[in-house]
Amino acid sequence: MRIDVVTVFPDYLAALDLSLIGKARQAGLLDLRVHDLRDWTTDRHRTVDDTPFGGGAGMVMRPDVWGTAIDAVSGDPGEGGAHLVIPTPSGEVFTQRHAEALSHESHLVIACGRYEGIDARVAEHYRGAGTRVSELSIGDYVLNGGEVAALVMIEAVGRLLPGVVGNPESLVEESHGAAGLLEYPVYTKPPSWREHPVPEELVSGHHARIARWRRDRALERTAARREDLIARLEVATLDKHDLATLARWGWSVVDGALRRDGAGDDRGRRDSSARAI
Ligand code: JET
Repeated sequence: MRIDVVTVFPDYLAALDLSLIGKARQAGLLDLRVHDLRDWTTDRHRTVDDTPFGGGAGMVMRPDVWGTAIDAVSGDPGEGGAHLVIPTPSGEVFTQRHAEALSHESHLVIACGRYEGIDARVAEHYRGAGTRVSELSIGDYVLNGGEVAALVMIEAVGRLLPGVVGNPESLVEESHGAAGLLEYPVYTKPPSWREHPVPEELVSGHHARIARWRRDRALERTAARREDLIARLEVATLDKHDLATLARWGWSVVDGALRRDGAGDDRGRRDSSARAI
């Protein structure tokens, strides 16, 4: 896969020389190129922004500079063309599903905005020209620019590329987790640390008991922290024991879907500050 990142702060992406992604680059699995947007300016001051039409605070990034830059790094549109990714707090929320879809692309161009954002005609123009354009948010908070969001997306996508993660088993286990639950807690040696023993189920050597314990902890964690994920679970994928565990957290099946019972009350809901989950 090739990824071109365009930014006014190319040094921000230096972290991509390190660790797993750095190794993937050295191994030739990932062709990652970071560009300075100012290389495509034409004025003496290398200007990339201007004041917003309609007024208001801050500056907006100029479409002409961005257009020249994106055209230069996107390659031949005849060869399928690059997929343009724009990190923005106004985008769809980036999830593992987006990471998987992007990992099947051959060329990504990531445009990192700053200030109040990039002139909206840039995304509009490339969409109109048949380029796939994804405006993606890494969460509901505001950053000073798209660089950190680009790092997040490159790491999430990069580790899915064939050969990048040493043990593909860890990806398989994760996609089980992608059954829509948070991961269960994990433990290693020593078996007791500062009076905290490892749960006895995990040292029992009894495979079915371990699997059941992990499933229950995943269900409980998800119920305590992510009601949105529980509400989206496919009821057909849950067994009797799962439903009993969820019932203790106030969830029951109504018309084939999971519902939290007791409108507004806290029945069955454990407080995470009162009990480890
Ligand atoms: C972000 C991403 O803050 C985030 O992204 C960076 C950012 C900051 C300011 C402007 C901006 O413009 C992008 C744009 O796109 C069309 O104009 C991007 C927060 N969560 N995820």
